[in-house]
Amino acid sequence: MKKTYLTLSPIALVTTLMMSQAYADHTVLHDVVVTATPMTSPFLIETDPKQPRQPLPAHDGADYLKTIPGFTVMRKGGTDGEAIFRGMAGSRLNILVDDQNVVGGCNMRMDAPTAYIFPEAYDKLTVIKGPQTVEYANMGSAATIKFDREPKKYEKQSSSLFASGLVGSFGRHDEIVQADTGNEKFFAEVVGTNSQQNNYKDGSGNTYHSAYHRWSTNAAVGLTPDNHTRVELSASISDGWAKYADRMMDGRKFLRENVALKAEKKHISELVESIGFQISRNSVDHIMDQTTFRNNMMSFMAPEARVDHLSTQARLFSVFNLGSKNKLKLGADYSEATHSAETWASTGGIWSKTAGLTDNSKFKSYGVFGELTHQHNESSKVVSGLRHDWANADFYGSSNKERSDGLTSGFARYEVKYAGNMSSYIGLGHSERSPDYWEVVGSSTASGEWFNSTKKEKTNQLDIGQIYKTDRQSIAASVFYNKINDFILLGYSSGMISSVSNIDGHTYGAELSYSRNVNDQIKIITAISHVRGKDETNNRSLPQLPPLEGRLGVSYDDKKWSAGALARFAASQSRYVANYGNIAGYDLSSPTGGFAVYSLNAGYVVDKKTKINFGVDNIFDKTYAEFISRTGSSGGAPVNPATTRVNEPGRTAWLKATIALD
Ligand SMILES: [Cu+2]
Repeated sequence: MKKTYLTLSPIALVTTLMMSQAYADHTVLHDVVVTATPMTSPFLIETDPKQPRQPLPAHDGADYLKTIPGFTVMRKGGTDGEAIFRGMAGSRLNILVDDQNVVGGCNMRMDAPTAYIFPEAYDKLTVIKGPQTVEYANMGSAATIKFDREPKKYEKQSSSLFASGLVGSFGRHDEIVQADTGNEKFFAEVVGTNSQQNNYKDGSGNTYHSAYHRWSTNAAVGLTPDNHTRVELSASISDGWAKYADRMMDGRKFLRENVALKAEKKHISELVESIGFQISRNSVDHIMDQTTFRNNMMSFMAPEARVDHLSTQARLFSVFNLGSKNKLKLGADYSEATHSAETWASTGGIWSKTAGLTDNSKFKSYGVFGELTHQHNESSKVVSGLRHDWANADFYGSSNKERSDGLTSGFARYEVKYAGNMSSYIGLGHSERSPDYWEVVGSSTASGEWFNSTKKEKTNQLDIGQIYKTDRQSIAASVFYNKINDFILLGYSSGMISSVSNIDGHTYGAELSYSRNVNDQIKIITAISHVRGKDETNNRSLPQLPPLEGRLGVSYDDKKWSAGALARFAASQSRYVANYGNIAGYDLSSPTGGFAVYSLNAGYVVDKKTKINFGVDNIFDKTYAEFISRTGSSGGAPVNPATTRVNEPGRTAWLKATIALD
């Protein structure tokens, strides 16, 4: 019998208890643990990132997406996983925080954008499936994922506080405190997060080199001179470190600094509903090395590498009412991203730094967009959008290179609500993207061999969604077919990108869910997701497609006590294309078998403002790995097993306490 240890973090508990005594009588929050996020409307999902989730997510954005059917996460260690939606990853997902693109710095993808997102610091997580919005730069062909703070309105001087503390197996503890204050003219908000975990063990007791620590702070101040005007200045800093089970280096520094200014004026005239602008600057300073968290240095690579990514973005946006039936959003944006790296050289096996941070590439784009909503009648509307980007990139290598791409994207969808709680939509979208930094710069040699030869990728996607909802039950289906021309396919050799080619292909699949309230307390939820894809050029499967996945959950909630059980099933996957993939990773040369993982949770609402949830994930301590995974690499890491795939954590117990006060 293996034991599961639960260590209580004094900081988390003390913070939580102190606050629960100081403020006792207000309303809370949400009641149940999220296991399968339902669809909000036929084409989008909105969820509250402060709600507890099962399995326990790491303290980063990717793991929070895992509870949404259609998403999978590629594991590299304890954190910093790579989100994949319907088999699409990297720049095919547009990930935004408060409407800004977040990008990582590491050329080896230690830090997917979600590595810098601490979901609990936000109020809302939105996923728009498919190319069904043109409002944001770097359009996501597979999905647009937004983490937002909701602008709060203060009628009179008031303050509120939100705090949560979490403790779990493997020495996990998280603390989050969010406070805000304001009156009718002014507001200020501050959020701090902290999260730490030791190396985890899989179900067989193998310890993976996977510990991490992350902290973040975010502050915002603003003016609301009248009811329709809002000006906000915000800044955030986060840093941390992470050990990796899938490679020979660890991340010692992930410093992100962000500053943004946003202003918006609403209800200007009958014609102009709102107008606003936002400018922001993001910098990521990342250092990975072979020496801080492991011994036995590999002499074929430099002892450390430092990379910086600096991006600036600006956007103008406006909404016009054209008569009572038409609403037009118009906007323009600019984004610029500069990558730099230190260089090292080896002489007779001795490594030395030959240059400090030097720019290796710059990606720029100017975009304009328009999105028109035509309310056809009370129950149906047509939404369509068009966007054009002038994208330009410079490569600074042994000889400098430049490329320019005109990118035109657009979509149209018809949404209808029928009588009797049924709504559906059908949408067609086209999106274009030029190759990104990771595809054509991050792994290339100084000659930039793929920089000019890689063509832009074009996606045409048909999306259909339907929801039927009554008091007792809800059925949701979303189905897609995606034809991709010049899909950017990466080939890998010894874990490094060794080829970049354009192929034609397609994917199709569906996410289906059904939930039913058996009575006022008991609810059953089921969800399945599936995707298939074909590389038409090479007449084989597309790589990095997850297997069929299903969830079955049952929950009990009497508003005081709650309990839930979740079973997650994944089918076997024998369709793989060894050593091909995308910037996040590649298919390993073996299939995976199916697996089932069972988890339990329970909760207690202490009072209107305080609640406690606890759970045990993977109760049977199953040893398993996701099909989309990285290879376990023992190189130099003191504890890491060299497994085909990085196994998921074994039995994990956790306890989370949440307090909201206002
Ligand atoms: Cu790195």
